[in-house]
Amino acid sequence: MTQSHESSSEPSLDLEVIREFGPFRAYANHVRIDTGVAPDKVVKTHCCFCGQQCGVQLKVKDNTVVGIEPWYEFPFNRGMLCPKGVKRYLQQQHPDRLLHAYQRDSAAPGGFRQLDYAAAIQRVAETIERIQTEHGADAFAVLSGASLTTEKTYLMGKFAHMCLKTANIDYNGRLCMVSAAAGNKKAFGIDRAANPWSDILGAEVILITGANVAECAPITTNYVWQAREHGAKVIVVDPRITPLARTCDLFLPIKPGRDTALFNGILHLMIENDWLDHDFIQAQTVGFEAVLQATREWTPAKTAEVTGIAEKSIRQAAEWWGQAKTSFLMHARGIEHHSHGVQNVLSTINIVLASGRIGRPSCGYATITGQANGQGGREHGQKCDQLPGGRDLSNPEHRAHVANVWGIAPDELPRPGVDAYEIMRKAHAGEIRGLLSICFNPVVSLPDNNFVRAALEKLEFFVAIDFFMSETARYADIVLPGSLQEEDEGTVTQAEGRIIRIHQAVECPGEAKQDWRVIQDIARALGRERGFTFASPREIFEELRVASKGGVSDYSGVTYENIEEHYGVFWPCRSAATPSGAAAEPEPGPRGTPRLFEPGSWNPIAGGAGPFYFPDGKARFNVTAYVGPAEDVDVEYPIMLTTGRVVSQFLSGNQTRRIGPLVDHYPEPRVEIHPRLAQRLGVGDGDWTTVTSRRGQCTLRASVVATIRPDTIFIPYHWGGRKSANQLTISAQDPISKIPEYKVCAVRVAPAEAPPEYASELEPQQ
Ligand SMILES: Nc1nc2c(c(=O)[nH]1)N[C@H]1C(S)=C(S)[C@@H](COP(=O)(O)OP(=O)(O)OC[C@H]3O[C@@H](n4cnc5c(=O)[nH]c(N)nc54)[C@H](O)[C@@H]3O)O[C@H]1N2
Ligand SMILES: Nc1nc2c(c(=O)[nH]1)N[C@H]1C(S)=C(S)[C@@H](COP(=O)(O)OP(=O)(O)OC[C@H]3O[C@@H](n4cnc5c(=O)[nH]c(N)nc54)[C@H](O)[C@@H]3O)O[C@H]1N2
Ligand code: SF4
Ligand SMILES: [Mo]
Repeated sequence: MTQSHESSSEPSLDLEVIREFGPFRAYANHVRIDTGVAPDKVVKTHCCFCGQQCGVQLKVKDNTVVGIEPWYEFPFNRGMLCPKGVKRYLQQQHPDRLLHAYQRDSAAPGGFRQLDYAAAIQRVAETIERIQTEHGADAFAVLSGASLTTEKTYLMGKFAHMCLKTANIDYNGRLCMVSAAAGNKKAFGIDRAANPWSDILGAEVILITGANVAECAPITTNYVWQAREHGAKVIVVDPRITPLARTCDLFLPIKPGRDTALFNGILHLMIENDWLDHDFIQAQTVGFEAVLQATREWTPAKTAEVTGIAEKSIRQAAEWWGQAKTSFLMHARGIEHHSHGVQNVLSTINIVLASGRIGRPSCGYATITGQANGQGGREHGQKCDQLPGGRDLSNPEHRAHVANVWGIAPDELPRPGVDAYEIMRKAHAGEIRGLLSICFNPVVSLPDNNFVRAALEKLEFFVAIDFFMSETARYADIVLPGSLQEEDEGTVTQAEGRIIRIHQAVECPGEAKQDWRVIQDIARALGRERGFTFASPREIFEELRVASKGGVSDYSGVTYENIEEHYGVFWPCRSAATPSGAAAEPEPGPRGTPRLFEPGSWNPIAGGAGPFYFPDGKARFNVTAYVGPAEDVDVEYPIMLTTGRVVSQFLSGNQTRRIGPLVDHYPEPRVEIHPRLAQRLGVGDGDWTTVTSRRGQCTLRASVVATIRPDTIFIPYHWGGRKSANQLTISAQDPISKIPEYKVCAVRVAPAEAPPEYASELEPQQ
């Protein structure tokens, strides 16, 4: 193991600390849940939580999920699951499951009274009609989600653009992968992990930055460890010694918000030492010269100064990366959740391109997708500027193609709308009067959520579709009961770009309906049912295949059957008859395209000019200027706050906070704080601590841990109300991707008294 050391400014983390923790045991295990009930059937499907989309078999008895069996044949996870996947079977039987529609009524217990489903749909349709007539189509907005199947996300885009004719639809992936998406499109012309995870196994060097792999992508840990067993060196960049970092070969304890500086510095050393693939740079890329000039200033000394990482460690990372024959670079939200998230992503891609190690076996690059359908959910038209197939709403040819499939004139399609946070700002300003939200819990998950609550209060009408009453649904006028993942079928696209099948295990209970039926019911009640008469998810998928054909995210060759046969199909996967009909175009085959950018590969943008998705077939280097976080520390707010996840909770927690064993595992958010900082502040482990930012404050217990930089604290964000970390976070956004800066803002920290008992956990702390 190589030691990382005191930084120029703050003493940082070293491996002695790592060793104190002893060996880390993976969070991925083979588990069988046998509740002693003989199942009626066992359904092969996938976990409903993260973007890994592990295969699992649900045991079903009397329309209830009663346990799980490993599904060993599914190649990605080979039967292994993390703690969330293991306990997920408990959500479907939960007593909180919404069985009816509800209407807000302050006189009713809990603030809501039950409403007949048909009457609720009628009221939603009438109100949409009224608001759009009085204030224009764009005054009604839609927020959607990337935990939905791809069929539903396609339907949501079509519903907003064709049925409601509103420009204003966006989705919760805006808070998630959009910096990676924008960076990938700029550099490669396509937004997808470049490789299947099997390419991790043969990599000599694995560089992971801003990803808590062991807790957030637990199955990926196994791929990294298998590579390590074959001699791979693992480098981790993070302000915290994450569980995987405990087992790495080199740990770089970066100050939050400084990744562009680090990767510019690494590229500087690669250039200085000529650790470059000149042939690849020459033949397959453009823009290297400008990047070469721009990285001159990023000397090891300057890089160390800005990043808080020891110069020696930076040199070591550059040497290992620079000299490797094969490698894999992975990142997640740690570098993306920034007001310069796209620059961070591009700076990592620059070192991949300079090494020429992409598009070959054991040479890879990927962002680790977050939400269940984080990949498929960002491809088919629920983003504010997008049409199906990864097409652009502002491109006349793209508009014409999709309008033709939908049987409307291109002019009937709205122009691009605004992002999810801007929808809130417009609601606050009174420009957006009505909102429909599905599969999104913005009151917990958006930054500066005191503002978000105020924005929702200002809406004339708000309808939420969920299966549990979320913190956000509590602001709704009407709540409609949608479907759990196990109550519906369809496809999702997981982290590798593999399209897989979700199988229905149980029927919806009570008056709850599959989400796509709820949406079509609203279209019908509006008298605008043309285009919304699908009888099944399969029918939606068949239309999606045609709509995506010839786009970057081409699904035209994918069928439910070939997904089944091959344990998933990787897009792009074209149909036999390619858009131009040219016979010479090589077909991607029935499994699609597992590895992108292979030499000689065809794609719809480049034709045969080269493997990257630009007309000349070449990848782009991008100059990445380092810009610091939107809010720097100062005397008043001297500590950096970063936020993220723990293994046993998921996102806004609306599902996992209801699953007993997961709550037991991590019952409440704690403030991770380094012993030295804790001592300076007079805070002991378990003590109440108030964290204050310019936007709000939050009193939680401290968790004094030696695994975090002494100038930074960490709070997991899976809780609402007074426990919500997003009372503190800043709504600064990346100018290109519009992702919020969840990963760094300035706070002060002080010891506190135990907070008073609140009447309700949902009350924000003021
Ligand atoms: N258990 C669990 N798993 C999940 C989820 C969940 O809620 N719970 N959510 C899923 C989703 S939607 C997502 S998006 C993914 C997220 O997966 P990750 O991105 O891996 O998780 P995060 O905890 O958000 O942040 C990752 C790491 O970034 C580090 N970090 C903070 N600031 C910086 C920085 O400036 N630079 C660098 N290099 N690192 C930094 C944090 O210390 C943290 O360890 O997880 C998915 N999987
Ligand atoms: N401070 C801070 N905030 C963050 C982050 C962070 O790192 N720090 N991470 C951000 C990231 S990466 C993400 S992805 C977002 C996630 O933020 P959200 O998307 O708001 O979180 P979810 O918990 O996924 O909310 C989904 C809601 O939809 C419901 N739901 C789930 N599946 C379905 C379905 O199939 N149908 C229907 N009808 N409803 C469904 C759930 O019950 C839940 O109420 O949070 C972001 N917020
Ligand atoms: S949460 Fe993710 S890693 Fe865990 S079982 Fe589900 S899909 Fe797999
Ligand atoms: Mo995410």
